Amino acid sequence: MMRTIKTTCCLLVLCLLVGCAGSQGSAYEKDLLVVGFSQLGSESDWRIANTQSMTQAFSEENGYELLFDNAKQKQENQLIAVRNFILQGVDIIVLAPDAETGWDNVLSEAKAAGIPVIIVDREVSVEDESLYLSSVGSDFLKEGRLAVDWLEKELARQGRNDEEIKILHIKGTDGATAQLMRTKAIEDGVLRQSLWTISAQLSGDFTEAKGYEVVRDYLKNDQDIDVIYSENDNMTFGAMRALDEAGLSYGENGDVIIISFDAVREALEYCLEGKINLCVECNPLHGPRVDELIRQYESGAEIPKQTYVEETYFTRSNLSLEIICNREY
Ligand code: GYE
Repeated sequence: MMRTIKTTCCLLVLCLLVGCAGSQGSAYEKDLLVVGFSQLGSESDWRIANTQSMTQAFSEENGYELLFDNAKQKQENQLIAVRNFILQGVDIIVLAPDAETGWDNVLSEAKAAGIPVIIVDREVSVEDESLYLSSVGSDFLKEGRLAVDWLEKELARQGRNDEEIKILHIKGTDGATAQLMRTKAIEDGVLRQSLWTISAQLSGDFTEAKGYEVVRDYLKNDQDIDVIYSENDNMTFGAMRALDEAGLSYGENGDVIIISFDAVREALEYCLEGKINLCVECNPLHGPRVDELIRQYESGAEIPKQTYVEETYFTRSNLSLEIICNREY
């Protein structure tokens, strides 16, 4: 009995203490919306720009308290982060998922706790779509098709329609929407074009280090490459280094045509120099978009289930220093 009273007293003191600490400007008192954002990693320039856009949008001045978690490209870390957000009772969860699958359970838990979830950048593939409120990101299949259409036209322009074309394909993180759809586009292209072959599909995990490593190792056995189709800029930078070391030329005046995705500033600089032939744009500035969706949701308005961002592509001919300087990422 004594013990119970003692415990109760301790708890009371603890609660008062926590209460006091919390009262120095808790999110509740400041009327802030608490957002838990599970970011999948920091693997690329694109991702850094995305994190910056998101953290800027979820500032206190904008009415948010942000709980941020970087999962370091491990889905199990994201599952832990989302469960922590649920435990902490955040108002809303924003998830930038690593891979598409494996989310059903944790999203059901969020739903059961009454916490809405917004998916950003890549998509989730779940049986029950009511497990998330809305999804905003890029149409990765469209990006890939843009690249393939450009390649068809470029080869025609070079008068190489009757040539066999060997494509080295560097894939992003397996199972990520950006990988699945960009891969689908080039595989579809190869099915359509009887003279195209994919010599190899290497996994570069969207990082420069891995992109370099896999291409360097590949070039030890095969240097007969017409095209490199690289699913993001950082892997492209790694591939370019490997090509340099092997003494292979690439770009507008070189032997290997380089196609890259994201169009971050450094890639555009290479494109203007003629070292990358095509940069397909992928826009990472999702912060304001997610902010807008949350505001609409809070006001009780209908919000779209899926939103795709408008994107374009760059070659040396439609690029200028001015475009690069005015670029936000
Ligand atoms: O292309 C790549 C990043 O999911 C769109 O992930 C994103 C991709 C982007 O690591 O650079």
